[in-house]
Amino acid sequence: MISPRDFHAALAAEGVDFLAGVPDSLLKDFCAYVDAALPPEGHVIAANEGTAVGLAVGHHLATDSMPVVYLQNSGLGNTINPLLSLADPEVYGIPMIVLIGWRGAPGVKDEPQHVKQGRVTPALLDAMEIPYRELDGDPAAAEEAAIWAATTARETGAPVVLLVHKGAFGKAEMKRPSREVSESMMTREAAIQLITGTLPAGATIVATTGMISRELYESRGELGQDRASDFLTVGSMGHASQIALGIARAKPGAQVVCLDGDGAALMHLGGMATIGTSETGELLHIVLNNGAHDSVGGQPTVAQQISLTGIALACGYNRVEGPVEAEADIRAQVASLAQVSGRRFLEVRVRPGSRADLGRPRETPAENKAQFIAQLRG
Ligand SMILES: Cc1ncc(C[n+]2csc(CCOP(=O)(O)OP(=O)(O)O)c2C)c(N)n1
Repeated sequence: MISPRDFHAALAAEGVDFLAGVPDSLLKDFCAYVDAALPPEGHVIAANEGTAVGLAVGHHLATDSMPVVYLQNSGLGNTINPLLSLADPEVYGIPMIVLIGWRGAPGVKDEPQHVKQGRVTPALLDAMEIPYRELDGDPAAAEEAAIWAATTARETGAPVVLLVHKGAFGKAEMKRPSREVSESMMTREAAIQLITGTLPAGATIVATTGMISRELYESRGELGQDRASDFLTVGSMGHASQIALGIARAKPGAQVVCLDGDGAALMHLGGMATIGTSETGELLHIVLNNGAHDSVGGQPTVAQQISLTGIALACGYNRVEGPVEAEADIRAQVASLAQVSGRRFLEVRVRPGSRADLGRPRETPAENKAQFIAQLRG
């Protein structure tokens, strides 16, 4: 296995002094190492993968050094525009190394949302005319690949990709100390149970990518509740709130609730402006803010350093509440917001972390969709 420390040292030897990216489960130990080891000027956890490319371009323009962008292949789509219309050698020609966690690589069993994305990842890179090499767990090959990537990026003045297989990185020897959480904070799963139990029966719920959808699914099973009014946004991080708005606008009688994550809300923050300025739609947008990308390893987000409620207010939501964290406050706010009409926002602060035996939906996305639309259109 590749040691995150050694791989970072190999990159640093090639002149890499800045990394930006969105965390990924396959890169989690590399991300943990970088986040703990680098000074703040050397590393940014970006809002989305495309903005990470922008940061890398800016860093290169200012310093001439080689930046690294890291991401999960789910986020490749977010990078395509700035890779092709900004960093590409036919535009500004910016050298950079793009480290991509390869979920759904052919032959590796993975969740439905990763299968096609994984299969077409090399073809997408080929179509973008971006050279790439694969990293399995071989440390010597990884060091050589780092040298190849930096040399090729420098020579061509263009982005070069390293595609990282599952299990390639070993454990990080260094981790940022975990944040303190207050006593009254609930786990995300308990907060989800409280919220679903407080909402009027039959409310349409659109849950975001990662553990929020998985915990909603599990909670329904444990509480013996029907799952037909839940849409689980298994992929497509950052789009749940817009799916919810699309439903709410098209179904004026429906009470629609989005269970969003802070990382997801930040990833496409512009969606909040669209919700806040929408003139129709009964939508309650709830962000479960744990200040982390919990689903892929718990790397921090900036969501507890900014005011999500301030943003919602400024975007024009009809009513904004929170942050709340105590059980009684969450229950009271959800009950009260469910009675109000228009576009509403609630920030709920929860603890990072999940239980180790958290399951995954047993139905396919197609089955989830069929049940959901039967209930919604019924
Ligand atoms: C475009 C895209 N980038 C990255 C990922 C990988 N990913 C899945 S869930 C997740 C973290 C989500 O964080 P947040 O919304 O805060 O929810 P939490 O996991 O903390 O509950 C990430 C980065 C993805 N699925 N799609």
